[in-house]
Amino acid sequence: MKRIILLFLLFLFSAFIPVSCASSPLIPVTPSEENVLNIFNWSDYIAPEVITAFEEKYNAKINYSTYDSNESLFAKLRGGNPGYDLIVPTGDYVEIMIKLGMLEKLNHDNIPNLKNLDDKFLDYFFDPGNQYSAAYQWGTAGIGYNIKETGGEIDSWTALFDPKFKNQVALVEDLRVVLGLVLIYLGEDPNTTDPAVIEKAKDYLVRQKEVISVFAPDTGQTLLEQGEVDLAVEWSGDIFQVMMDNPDLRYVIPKEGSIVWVDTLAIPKNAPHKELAEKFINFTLEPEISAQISNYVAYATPNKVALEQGLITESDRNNPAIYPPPEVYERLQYLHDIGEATILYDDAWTELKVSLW
Ligand code: N2P
Repeated sequence: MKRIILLFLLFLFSAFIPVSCASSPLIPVTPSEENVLNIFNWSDYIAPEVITAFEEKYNAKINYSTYDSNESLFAKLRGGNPGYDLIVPTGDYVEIMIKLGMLEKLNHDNIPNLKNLDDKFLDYFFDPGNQYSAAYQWGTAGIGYNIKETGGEIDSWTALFDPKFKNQVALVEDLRVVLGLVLIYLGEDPNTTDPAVIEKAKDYLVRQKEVISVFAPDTGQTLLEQGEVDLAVEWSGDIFQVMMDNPDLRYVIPKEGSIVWVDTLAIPKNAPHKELAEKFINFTLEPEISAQISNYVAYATPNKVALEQGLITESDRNNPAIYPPPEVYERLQYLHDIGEATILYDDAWTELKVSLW
């Protein structure tokens, strides 16, 4: 009953969240359009030239639409695939979608470029044998900030909870990541299934709620760039993209550690153009194309050959916040599917939002 009341309150509350949903609608295609590929990707997550280069090479038409979180992607597909051929779930969501039978098995004969991936990204924990997914980009969650407003460098999650930033913090609209980083900050496991520990993280955030300005669905970087907030918990590359135009912006992986993730290319069940989707996966795994994407979006490439051939810009390759050195990497943690405990995180998130109402 408590859960139903919370969900109802959240439904009312969400109407007042001041940031609109970034996902855009899929343009429907008829099954007769054979050389059409319906891609559903995160916003700001591809070099546009890659789309046109694929269309030219394969005489294909790409319908490209975007979403703002794994949760939005999951919600779109849970009731059945409305016609997408290719999606970009993060590792923990690949685990979930495999378990629920929501992904097609990849035909590796059509994806010989899988061999270009670094060994680390082959046979990863979320998809043993790469049966359903191929790594696309990887990165971290951290703090983007405006150094003019903070008055100095930041190196700790503590900054987020400083009362001087009252109403100045955007939190990425990703409940596992935000609760996960609070758990890391509190010295706990971000994959805990212990209700008391999850409650502790939620209570901590509720006590610090004065600083929260908004939950930003993949848009924290824009709010930061526009001066709407001083700090944004965001995905690494999204912050680097806006840093290119504003020298006052910074990105840090806090010293306590953070969440690291791998996003993948996968084919949802009943995709109308599976083979063309596999060709696209293979295309993005070509070293030049993979580098073109990473150099544009400022995330890290999992493509070993692209790195070895020096195709990644020098500045990105040497940036420790994009390719963290071992001493930073060892403090990063992956999120895993935590099964039935998911509902505990959902409830904690709902309670946090209701507390802000
Ligand atoms: C792209 C964000 C992708 C990173 N805007 C989240 N896994």
